[in-house]
Amino acid sequence: MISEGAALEREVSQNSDQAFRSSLPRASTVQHLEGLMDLDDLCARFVQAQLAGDRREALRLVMEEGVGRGAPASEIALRVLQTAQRKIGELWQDNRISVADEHLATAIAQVVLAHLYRLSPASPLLDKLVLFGCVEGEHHEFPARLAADVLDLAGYDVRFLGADVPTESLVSMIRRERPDVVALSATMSFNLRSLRMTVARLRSDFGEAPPILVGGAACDMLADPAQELGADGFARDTHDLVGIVGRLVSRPAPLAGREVLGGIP
Ligand code: B12
Repeated sequence: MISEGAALEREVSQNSDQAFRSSLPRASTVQHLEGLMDLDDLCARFVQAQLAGDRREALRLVMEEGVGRGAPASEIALRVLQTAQRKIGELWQDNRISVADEHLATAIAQVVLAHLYRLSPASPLLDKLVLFGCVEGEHHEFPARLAADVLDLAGYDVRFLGADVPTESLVSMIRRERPDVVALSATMSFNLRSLRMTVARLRSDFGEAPPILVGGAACDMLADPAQELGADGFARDTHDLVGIVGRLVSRPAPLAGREVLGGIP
């Protein structure tokens, strides 16, 4: 921000340990915990670079001090980029930074995520197609992209559709591409209705196939997101994502669904 500039950057740095560590997962070993603590510090400095609008420094931090020192790209995506974006959200909510500052920070996170994707080891292709996008009205593309990249690197052929995908257009693409899974993202709670309606529309047009996966912060508010939204699966974060999609693509396709898809000219 740069409205309060250096003072805020200092504060972010001082408060970072406590604030960031509170969102970290349980560590199973001391070694693992040490690794995560390093990433805490990296995250704090990454946020400072975002706030300063310093893209080069943000990239350097992640590439040299993260990847360069052996941290897996997938861990960096979660423990640095995801956590940093949430911190940016808190500062924005508290009116400590402006919308322009948030846009600047997010643009930096996007560039870094693209570099991480390029550097990450990818599993062999599985010959399974996933259409992954945000439901109509949903503008938070970054969370969906982060999750989509994880599936892509796990070997899925992921077509990432980005933000605010018109339902009609999604339906047309499903007819054309015949994906093995459709993954839908919603961050804002006001988009739960859009998510519910999209799932219902896909069911009405395609029956039980392809299976539908839902996710995003909006779903976290529901007790049983998949069941309440009429979907086949839900993943809260990228840790469970690959396993859940693996189960969805390996389950036998219901006859009715096959017929519906098979009937597409
Ligand atoms: C960047 C940002 C924006 C950008 C998004 C740009 C982009 N290209 O993505 C823009 C400017 C568009 C934006 C707009 C708005 N935003 Co905003 N935004 C954010 C911010 C700061 C970061 C988002 C992010 O990158 N998060 C990090 C990701 C990686 O974490 P995640 O969301 O948990 O995602 C993980 C999981 O959910 C999961 N996942 C996600 N999708 C999927 C899909 C599937 C299928 C699966 C399985 C898993 C999965 O995997 C992800 C990776 O692990 C958040 C803060 C926050 N806490 O997230 C606010 C935030 C979400 N925004 C907020 C608000 C209020 C808005 C606006 C209403 C502001 C306004 N007045 O216009 C609009 C709404 C726009 C809309 N209609 O969608 C609030 C929401 C509060 C609430 N809960 O209601 C937040 C929390 C900020 C805040 N603290 O106030 N925003």
